[in-house]
Amino acid sequence: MAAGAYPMSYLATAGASAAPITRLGWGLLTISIVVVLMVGALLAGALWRRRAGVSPDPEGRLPVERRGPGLRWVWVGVGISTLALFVSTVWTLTTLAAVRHPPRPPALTIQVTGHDWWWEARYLGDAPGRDFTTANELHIPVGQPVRLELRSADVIHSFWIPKLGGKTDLIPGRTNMAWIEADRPGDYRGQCGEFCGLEHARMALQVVADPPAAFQAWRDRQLAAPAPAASPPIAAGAAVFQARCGACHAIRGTPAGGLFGPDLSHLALRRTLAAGTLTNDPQGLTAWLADPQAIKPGNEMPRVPLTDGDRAALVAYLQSLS
Ligand code: HEC
Ligand SMILES: [Cu+2]
Repeated sequence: MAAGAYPMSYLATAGASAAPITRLGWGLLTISIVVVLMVGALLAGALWRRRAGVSPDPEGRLPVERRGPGLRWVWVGVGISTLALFVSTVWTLTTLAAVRHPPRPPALTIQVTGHDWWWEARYLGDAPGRDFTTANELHIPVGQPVRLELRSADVIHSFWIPKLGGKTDLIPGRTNMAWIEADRPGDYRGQCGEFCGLEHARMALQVVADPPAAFQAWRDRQLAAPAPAASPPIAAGAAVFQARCGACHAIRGTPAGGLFGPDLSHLALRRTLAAGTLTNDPQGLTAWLADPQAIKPGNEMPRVPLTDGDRAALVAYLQSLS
């Protein structure tokens, strides 16, 4: 099954955190199909079998008879069901135990916080001072387990990357642990797995698995300060941003330090906007800034009144944040 055609399919998965669950899923499906076929065949056989001629007594009642192999079928059936259920239970419990902890020490830890309706991701540093925050797109190194600390800023959300493992809830006031591992480079789409309000359906998450060297380069890039404004529109956009957007959004290396909305440092490296809602290109940015409420109704970014010139300058500035 092509990963591109079915990005959310959990029937073919790609990593050690998902493999035991996928095997279990196919196994239980196979057992269920065999059981349905057996029950169907027995039922059909029973319907087609000719009944031995039993004659009712004078009052029309059929005699109760425990002759023949009838009762044995019941015992055999109970035996097979017990065995199938026992195998399923043991297999489920061993799978749960197998995916509880990563097989090797995790390469890094990401603190993921669910917000109505986007994902905040804080990468804990590989050295002091190397922490950073990003949003809606996680990069991970291929072939290495990554530890996730899952929290919520508001209501219950659920972290779910179908190709990389099962769901883990993000619950207000607690930290849940999970881990993911991708064994092939590529994009893995995720989605909030627990209804969390109006825009729950537009709360997607992208995981990009890079070869380790590319991941390291991405991480170093995230830590770099933004390039100085290369043209007058970019400089104008930066000024508008500080004045109109910096209270909600942070851009590392600038005075903008708002924590209410997604961190926009290196926004231009991200593929989508507003948790998978729009493509991150000049058209998408312009449409988002023109009216975020028309695109994702009810989301927590208000429509900020801007002149066309200011909006174009903001788009140029945001596009320069690579
Ligand atoms: C009141 C706080 C607030 C203000 C002011 C605000 N935003 Fe936002 N912004 C948000 C929130 C919250 C989101 C997340 C919306 C969602 O996806 O549900 C967001 C999302 C975004 C995104 C998409 C980010 C991503 O990771 O996909 C961009 C780009 C953006 N805002 C730019 C701006 C710009 C430019 C301004 C100034 C004109 C601005 N915002 C003003 C709160 C704000
Ligand atoms: Cu949700």
